[in-house]
Amino acid sequence: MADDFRCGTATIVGRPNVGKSTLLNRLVGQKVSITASKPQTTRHRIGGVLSRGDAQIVFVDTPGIHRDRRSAMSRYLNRTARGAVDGVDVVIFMVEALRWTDEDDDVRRELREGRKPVLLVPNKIDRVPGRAALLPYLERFRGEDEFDEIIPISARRNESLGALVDQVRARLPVAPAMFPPDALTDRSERFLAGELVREKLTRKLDQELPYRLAVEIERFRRKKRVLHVSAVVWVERPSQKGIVIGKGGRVLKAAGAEARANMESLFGSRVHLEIWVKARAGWSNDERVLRSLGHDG
Ligand SMILES: Nc1nc2c(ncn2[C@@H]2O[C@H](COP(=O)(O)OP(=O)(O)OP(=O)(O)O)[C@@H](O)[C@H]2O)c(=O)[nH]1
Ligand SMILES: [Mg+2]
Repeated sequence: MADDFRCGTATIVGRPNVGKSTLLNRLVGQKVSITASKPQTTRHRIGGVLSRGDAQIVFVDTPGIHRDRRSAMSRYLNRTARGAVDGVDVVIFMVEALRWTDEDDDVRRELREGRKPVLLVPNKIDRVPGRAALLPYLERFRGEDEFDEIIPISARRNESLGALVDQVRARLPVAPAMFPPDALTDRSERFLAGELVREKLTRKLDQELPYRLAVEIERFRRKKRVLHVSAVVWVERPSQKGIVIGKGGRVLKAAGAEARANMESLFGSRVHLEIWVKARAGWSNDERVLRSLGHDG
């Protein structure tokens, strides 16, 4: 092991949908955090572990920080994201290249109050027509010292991620690794299984429904090399059950098949997956329920 081996934590924050979870997965090399084209996909703090010869970095994915504070869900997401900045070594502040919104301003203001190193990371540069188009956008940050570095990347195309990792590493303490070198995440397989089911449904369902469902893993047991997983999809009203199940069970069947395939590759074993859909009025407006659904166990 190198003499100056470093180990520490970097939290990824930003408004919803900028690509935080996509970045985490790219850095770790596996899908440990779910992603979707809709905002507010991530609900819980998820650590992904990157191990290399000279460092081990725990990157922490967080829910998108946003302005809507009316629902218990929104408040829970914002609180989870803000709490994940405490006690870390570096903050990765992700925005979308060429865009700057009021919600980006909110995050920027909050980070200014902390004393952590902040790396500003404009993502999705694959959408920018040529590097020159990025220059006027970056110009606005010139001469300001609130950002330690500005590193434009494309998480999807794996562009400049090495440079980002180097910049994070440079700000970590010399310390031994916290996780075994083959660890991918600080979350349990059981938690990841529930998230994978939620990802497939989030991607298949329209409008409000993804925000009205939660997944609970009731059984997670290995028997003779097969992993048996039973999941309950909670919705709020009986009428939503039919939509989640789909005509002739089509939606649920497809979501289940995709989730199972992801689980088999992530857990490295055969998986038998059962999914039930149940209604429980008002679960998404109950912070206690939200918290309990985000905990491993
Ligand atoms: N073109 C492009 N799209 C990207 C890139 N990174 C992420 N995306 C897309 O942006 C969308 C949102 O990605 P996520 O990773 O789920 O975003 P997030 O910031 O985690 O979102 P929340 O969890 O809702 O806060 C998805 O459709 C991604 O495929 C990128 O580098 N380029
Ligand atoms: Mg996310």
